[in-house]
This record gives sequence, structure tokens and C-alpha cells, in this order.
Amino acid sequence: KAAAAAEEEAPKEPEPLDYRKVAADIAELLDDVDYDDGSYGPVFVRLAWHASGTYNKADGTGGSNGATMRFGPEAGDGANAGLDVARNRLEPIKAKYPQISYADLWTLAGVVAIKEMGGPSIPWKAGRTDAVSAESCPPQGRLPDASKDRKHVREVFNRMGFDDREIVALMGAHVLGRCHPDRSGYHLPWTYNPTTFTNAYYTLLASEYWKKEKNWDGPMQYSNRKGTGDIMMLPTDMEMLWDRTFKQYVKEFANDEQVWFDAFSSAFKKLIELGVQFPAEAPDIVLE
Ligand code: ZEM
Repeated sequence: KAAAAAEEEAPKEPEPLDYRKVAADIAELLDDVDYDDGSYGPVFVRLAWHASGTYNKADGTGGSNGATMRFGPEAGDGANAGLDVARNRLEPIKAKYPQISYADLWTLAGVVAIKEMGGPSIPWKAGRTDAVSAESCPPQGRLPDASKDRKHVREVFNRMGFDDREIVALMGAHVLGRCHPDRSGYHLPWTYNPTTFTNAYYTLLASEYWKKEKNWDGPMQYSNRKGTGDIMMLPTDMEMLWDRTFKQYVKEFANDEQVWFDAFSSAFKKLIELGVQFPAEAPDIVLE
């Protein structure tokens, strides 16, 4: 009798997911002495950026919603080379919390990584859903090409809806991580502390003497002469210095790290929310 009564009870609503717990588990996955500079943080940030940076505000296609990088056309895009490392690292989190969408997981991982590496707490909210097939993949060629000039950089970021100051603010993420010859073809990190979120990208860009790197058979890039020639800038990074308007913002962010944290925080939040229709009740979660 008791068993029959229990059977008649309505199935329990699934517990709402505690995203702070998910975030804490992601944070545990960051450090690994055997990987790169000791942290998966930089590649998590690149994953969140590439998942989002395909957005086209003119027709609403692309963006983080859908997590379409799981599918062949986008996973195999040369621009995304190496991001399988980040996606695979996050699989145990998806296995532990099957309720979370990949689209939410990848963007949350970027936010957690920035916070854990000493950056701002970027408010994040849940509500992205996963696409079911490759048909939702955006066309290739929407992500920026590092060998190109300011015109290309503006075209790509204006297409997403970013202005000049937001472009320069986002670019400071290159304080993190490094280039990998087997991923992009470039090499070296941008800064001397590539797992710490500081405004060093701007201070180095503005203060070092940058020269085309000699004795390098990869794609043309810049390296510093004043230092030991062990940090780099991409051609698109140099445009931040060569374009008068971009350069004003480089100086602004080099002079005041807090001003940059604020500008980066709002631009990154905007980036990972492009094209997403969040449920009306979705609260912003701010990690401590
Ligand atoms: Zn990057 N980025 N990026 N970027 N990026 C690389 C690495 C990283 C450009 C680009 O071509 C490259 C933004 C903007 C732009 C990160 C974050 C953000 C690499 C090296 C290249 C070539 C990849 C490799 O070899 O592993 C271009 C052309 C950009 C705009 C014009 C924005 C915006 C970012 C975030 C807000 C990060 C964190 C990395 C380091 C990844 C790692 O694995 O260390």
C-alpha cells in the first residue's frame, strides 16, 4: 500500500543547479604543473571568447548560445585549433552536472578562470541552451585574423556590436596565455606572468620596443628588443598602438588597472551574452 502511494506521487522537480558549486569545481581544474604555464585558465578564457566571438548582430547568428563548437564545422575551424584541450578538460564537470548546458559551462569557465587568476568578478548568468546539430554552426571566418590590420579588427568587433574602447579593453586578455606553434602557428606569450590577470598587456605594449621578430620561420609577429625577446605581439596587437584612437585607450588602461578591470568586465559580460535570450528570472551570479 505504502509503495503504491509513493508511486502515485508526482515526480520530484530536479534541484536547481547551484552554479557556485559548479564554479568551485571548475576552479579546481585550473592548475596543472604539467600543462603550459601551469594553468588551463588562459585556454578556458580563449574558449569562452571563441564560442562567443562568432556573433553577428545584423542577423543574430553565432554567439555563445548553442555551443556549436561541439560540431565538426566549427570544431575543425583552424581558428579554433587547440580549444579541444579546454573542452575536454571541462568534460568531468559536464558529467557531474548534466543539467548545465555546454554553452553555459564554457562561458562560466572563462569567468571562473579570470577571477581565479586575479581578475575581476564578472557577473555571469545561466540560460544558454545547446544546439542539436551542426546546422546551427556559424560560417567560418568570423573570428579575427591576427595577420590583418585595424580595418579588419574593427569590422569583426563592430559586427558583434563593440566600439573602439571595448575592442581595446577586450584585447587586454592577451595578458594571459601564449601562442602555440601547433595551434595558431605563432609562438611566445605576450607577458611575463601569463597566468595572472593584470594590465601588463598595455604597460608592455606601451613601453617595450617592438620589432618584427627575426630568425622565426612562423607567421610574421613582433617581439621585444629592450627585454630578452621572449614576449610577443601579433600584428593585430600592434594596431592597438599604431591607431591613434586605439592608442588613447591603451594609455588609459596602462595608467589605471582598475579602470581597465571595469571596462573589461562589462565588455566580457556583453561578449558572452551576445544573442542569448535569458529567462526573465535569471539572476546575475557574482563569484566571491
Ligand atoms: Zn586571442 N589569440 N585574439 N583574444 N587569446 C590567441 C590566444 C589567446 C587573436 C588571436 O589571433 C589569438 C582576443 C582577441 C584576439 C585569448 C583571449 C582573447 C592566439 C594564440 C592568437 C593567434 C592561440 C594559440 O596558438 O594557442 C586576435 C587576432 C584577436 C583580436 C583581434 C580576445 C578579445 C580575447 C578574450 C577576451 C587568450 C586568453 C589566449 C591564450 C590562449 C592560451 O591557450 O594560452
